[in-house]
Amino acid sequence: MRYRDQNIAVLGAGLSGTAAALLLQSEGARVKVLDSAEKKNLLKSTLENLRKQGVEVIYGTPADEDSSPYQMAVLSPGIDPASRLARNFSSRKIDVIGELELGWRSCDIPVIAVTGTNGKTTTTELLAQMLNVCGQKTIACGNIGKPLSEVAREKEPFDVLTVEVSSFQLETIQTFRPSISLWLNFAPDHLDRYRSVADYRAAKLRIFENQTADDIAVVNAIEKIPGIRARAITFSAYTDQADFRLSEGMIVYDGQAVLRLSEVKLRGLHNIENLMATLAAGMARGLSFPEMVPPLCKYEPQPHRCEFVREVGGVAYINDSKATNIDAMEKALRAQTKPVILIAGGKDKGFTFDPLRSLVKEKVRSTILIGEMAENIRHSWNGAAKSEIANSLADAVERAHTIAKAGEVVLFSPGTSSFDMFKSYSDRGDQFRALVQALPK
Ligand code: UMA
Repeated sequence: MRYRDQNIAVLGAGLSGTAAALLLQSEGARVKVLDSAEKKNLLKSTLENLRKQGVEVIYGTPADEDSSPYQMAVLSPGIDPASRLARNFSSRKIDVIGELELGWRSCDIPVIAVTGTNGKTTTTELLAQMLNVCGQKTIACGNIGKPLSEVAREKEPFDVLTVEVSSFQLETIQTFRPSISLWLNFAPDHLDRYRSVADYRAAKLRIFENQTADDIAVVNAIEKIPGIRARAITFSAYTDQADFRLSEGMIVYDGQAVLRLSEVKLRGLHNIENLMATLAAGMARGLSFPEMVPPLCKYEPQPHRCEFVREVGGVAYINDSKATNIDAMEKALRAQTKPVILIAGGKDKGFTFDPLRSLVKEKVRSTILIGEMAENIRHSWNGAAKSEIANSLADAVERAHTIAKAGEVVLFSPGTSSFDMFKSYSDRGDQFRALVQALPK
């Protein structure tokens, strides 16, 4: 029992905190979960689950001010290390690690870690599905939803773990060392948490920190990544200077045609890169291309990623709620071939929408803006397209339905997070889909 009789605090009573607390408890620790939120804002089911298992939960101001002695604290990814709750531990020189690090320490299964600003979830799902079909038992976990600590506690005999890792999780690692790391792409994001784009990038780059020459790094060839010790496999849909590249509608490796793009259901250059990275990781796991290609061809695109919802009066409605930053919004806009009515906006994450101004001018006839960022986006795109502000998503869909003409597309690609108005991007996308389904013919 690795943590027998140690007093350990877990910060945050969400998915990660719950998983961390139960893992620690199963390894003999005396665990207390601390959460800054008031009780009414915490999930009742989570509280009951933790208490049923004998884990003490403290919330609100008493959590922020807790002064009990601890050997260690485990931080949930959504909690900023600079927050009052976290500083109460770091300032007392208590060792603070992240939930990802905790899960890693209790796993003796090799890890494939997937990071990037966009495409992490798709690639993690693609890879896990492909590995399982090819006989390598794995599970998609981490930032995708099931915390690594939960997988560690369940002790299922996987061959390898396929872990989506966010910058928030990487920020608090110490020994986390994936045997295969994937760096899909990088674009500005999360500037409500980081002081600068460089800080965000530095957090993500920690994915390579503990890798050695025995490990593999699958990296986007466009990226200039300094000082990787792992052996690199590169990919790119934009340059020929890469191990995996694009040629005449095929993914090519070392001069050998690997996958014909017309045979897969995923669309867009960004998805081609996700496929290349998946093939590279599979290759690093010893799989052959003929084994890997059939499951990749079967993969169905997931909801909320440029998902076609319905056509109403010749207008196509597309749900791209997963677009939580402007890079993802740009990809969705570039993929459109018809005039766009764009519904966008959400939480203020500290970045401006100025860089998309000329693309909006080219692709968008009218914008309908929602959420905290509505005024800000209107200002950024002033004169590029007509714009109006809606007071809810329902209002936005109704306005789009009123103005869209046959042959146009209503694209819901928010370009930022959902947390100002919704529980999550999937809640936001589900609501959009339901509103569109309810439109009269
Ligand atoms: N809290 C405090 N003090 C604070 C801030 C928050 O006590 O200062 C508490 C909140 O009251 C809440 C708890 O912390 O009860 C929430 O912790 P959390 O935000 O870490 O949420 P989890 O439920 O543990 O979910 C996390 C990830 N969330 C974030 O990184 C924000 C989930 O990623 C992940 O699926 C889950 O762990 C399992 O690994 C979501 C996400 O939005 C999908 N990720 C970001 C993204 O993809 O862009 C990084």
